[in-house]
Amino acid sequence: MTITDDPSTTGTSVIGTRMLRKEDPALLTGEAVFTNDMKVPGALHMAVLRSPYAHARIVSIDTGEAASMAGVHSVFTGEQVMDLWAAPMPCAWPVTDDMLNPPHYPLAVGKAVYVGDGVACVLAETDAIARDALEAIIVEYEPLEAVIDLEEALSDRVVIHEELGTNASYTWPLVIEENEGDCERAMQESPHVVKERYVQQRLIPMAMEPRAVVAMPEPFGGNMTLYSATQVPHILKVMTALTLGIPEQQMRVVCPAVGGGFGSKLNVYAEELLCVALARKLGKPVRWNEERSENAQATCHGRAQIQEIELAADADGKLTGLRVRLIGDMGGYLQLVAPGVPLLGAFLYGGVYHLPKAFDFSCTSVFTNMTPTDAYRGAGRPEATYAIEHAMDALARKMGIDPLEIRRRNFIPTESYPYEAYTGLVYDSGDHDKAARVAEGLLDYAGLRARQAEQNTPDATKRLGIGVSTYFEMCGLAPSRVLASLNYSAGGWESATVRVLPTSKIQVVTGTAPHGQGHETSWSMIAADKFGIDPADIEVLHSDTAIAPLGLDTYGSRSLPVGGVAIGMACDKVIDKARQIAAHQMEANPDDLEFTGGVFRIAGQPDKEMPLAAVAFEAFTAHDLPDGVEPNLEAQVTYDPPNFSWPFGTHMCAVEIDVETGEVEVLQYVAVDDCGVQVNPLIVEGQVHGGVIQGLAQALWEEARYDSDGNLQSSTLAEYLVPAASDVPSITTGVSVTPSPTNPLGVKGVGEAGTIGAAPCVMNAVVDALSGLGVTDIQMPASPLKVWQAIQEAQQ
Ligand code: MCN
Repeated sequence: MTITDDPSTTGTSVIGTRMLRKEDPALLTGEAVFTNDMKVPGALHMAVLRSPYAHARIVSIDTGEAASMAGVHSVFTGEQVMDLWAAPMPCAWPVTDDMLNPPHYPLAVGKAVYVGDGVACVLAETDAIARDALEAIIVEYEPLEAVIDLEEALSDRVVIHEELGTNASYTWPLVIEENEGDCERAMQESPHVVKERYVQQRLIPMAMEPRAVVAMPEPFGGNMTLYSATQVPHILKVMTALTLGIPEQQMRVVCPAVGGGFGSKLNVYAEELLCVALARKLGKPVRWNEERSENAQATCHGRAQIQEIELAADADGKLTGLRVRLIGDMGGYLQLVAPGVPLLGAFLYGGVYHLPKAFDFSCTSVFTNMTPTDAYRGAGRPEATYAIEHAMDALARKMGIDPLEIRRRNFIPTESYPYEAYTGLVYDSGDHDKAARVAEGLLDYAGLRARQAEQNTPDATKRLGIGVSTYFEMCGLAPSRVLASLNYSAGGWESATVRVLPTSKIQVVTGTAPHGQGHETSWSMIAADKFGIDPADIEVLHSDTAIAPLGLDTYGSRSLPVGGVAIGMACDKVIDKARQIAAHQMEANPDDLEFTGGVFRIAGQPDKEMPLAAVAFEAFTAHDLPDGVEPNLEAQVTYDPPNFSWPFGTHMCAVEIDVETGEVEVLQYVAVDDCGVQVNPLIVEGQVHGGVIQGLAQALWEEARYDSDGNLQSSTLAEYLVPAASDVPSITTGVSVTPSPTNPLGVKGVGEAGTIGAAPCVMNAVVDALSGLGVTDIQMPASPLKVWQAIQEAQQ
């Protein structure tokens, strides 16, 4: 259900409409081709032997029996493929100059550092034969003590990568130089200080489609096409070329349909590199597909942080200082952008609040004997939001102020935008009171508080809890210069090419790489709006580096605020060129032409007109173009945004907790996510629904659990509790539209917003329900057992 208090989501005709997604018929009828659906005659199937130990020396590997099995083509150990790598696997975010990064190769050599670390691979005629042959490989391991606990890892009692001498990879502080000391002073002098410790449990992204790879060498000439279920074809192409020493122009990466990623497919994975390297070596196609349990172990995990947050406030509850100490769990190795994940959060600990520059942040990231972590929907920003929002509730409880009221007292006032935040970054626009008012109305906050006062008697068996969370998100990644200042190795621009074909149909070529976000629909809508034509007449080409050679892909809710904006700009460029051609044909001054509904007209002479189709054909035949104007209607734009995109919002929910069983039921959920102008409100709602459910799942159900030996105990969907539709409440989305002034479309990203708001909202409601019983906090996920135990402990 959507209720809007603001019908002005758009001023134009196509943008803002709830167009059904173009991509859905192929997905719903099974016509969409995923990587693993591809028929590749003669391909060798790869299977990877994974370490059963979290930390072990590899003493010897005997591949003889496996290699001799019928249908097996070849078997390789890590050592046997070392000569295929020009460089170790990439980490593109060396956050500090002295960050420690052990060499990481697609197959482990000498030592395995997590359960699932690849140690050998088999190539065979079928997937089943390859997997059977894995069992015939004999590996002698010398098991070592596994390091699972983050704080224990920091003690260096057991060092995982001995050559580094420590498990700490880097420490990254963020203190504003001229304000050094202000935070400590605020902690000493403020009348109210809360100090909290939160554990962001490890999560497994669990995209519906596990990873899959096909590497196809051309018979001669050395060209290679890598098909992969990835969300970053362009990054993958560059990194594969560099890691394998392949001339970049010989590498092409294609993503067929991709069934979700949630950040986990923003990586350069061992299996992609192995398939390409072995296909190249053998001159045959090599393919690999991941099984579900393998996905749980071998695809990057997310979150996995311990946060200590201290929040200081004056007598009115206004924030005076904030200190954060963070430990980030990198797992066994540093993956592509993993070191940067805690940094992204550093800029959001202040939430939507006016925080003086009394801020002190420091994060230390450590290696452990678990699956490597990396970006997962929100990447650092949900964790930061959780910490500030959960601590705000702790502060409100301590001071006896209503949680919504304490937030209101601290909101950055709307009139202060653009607003320079405590970190020096500038937030583009915001109206926090409005988002809160819409949410408050939809939830009936006051009514629920009254009901709560009646219901939560000391002997009540079902207790009502109300949760509030607000958030700012830094997305639309982003200005290349700012990324440079954070030591990120790439830029943040995006590319778009728009061409009008001779018959006036339009092609949009984008560097974004959708994997569930509906880009074909949204990008068609942006172009349709510009050209005044039917979105059905627009074709969107993407996810193939031969067709869309320039791009930086899809992550960080960047595709619309960077890629979509680039498309709008490229359309404008094409229209400018068309205007010149039309003016020449109509013997008019280009400045006198109006362009509406796909037709050029001379201002004041409505009978003189030239439709875009006629201009496109003139541009194609090139028989009579103005001097200096090139044939064809085509333009390319590479857009590097001047700022991040800063969506914000308020989420509220009501939960009921059964005191006897500890079960939490979410009764009502309201999400008001302000992402500026909405290109397609239907897609926005879908993004928010999916995001909220992922946040809710972190709060209540999901956790990658390891035993003390480093064995993943939740590697199947029976143990890792991804919610089904029947587990989640109906979500009410309310609308608030505060356009971004930094881009011409006025848009902000929305792909991660729901996830960011949801976990603190639900956990605030859980603690709110139980605080009357003396419960002060529960770590996520708030399982029935943990909730029940917290109630028992509080009552002792
Ligand atoms: N949109 C809009 N109006 C806005 C904002 C967004 O209409 N003001 C639309 C866009 O046009 C686009 C979609 O919403 O169709 C998402 O846009 P955007 O916020 O730019 O995010 P991205 O397309 O860059 O997607 C990345 C983001 C991230 S980081 C994760 S993680 C994530 C997510 O999107 N993973 C997803 N959403 C997902 N959705 C699906 N189905 N599967 C995933 O793996």
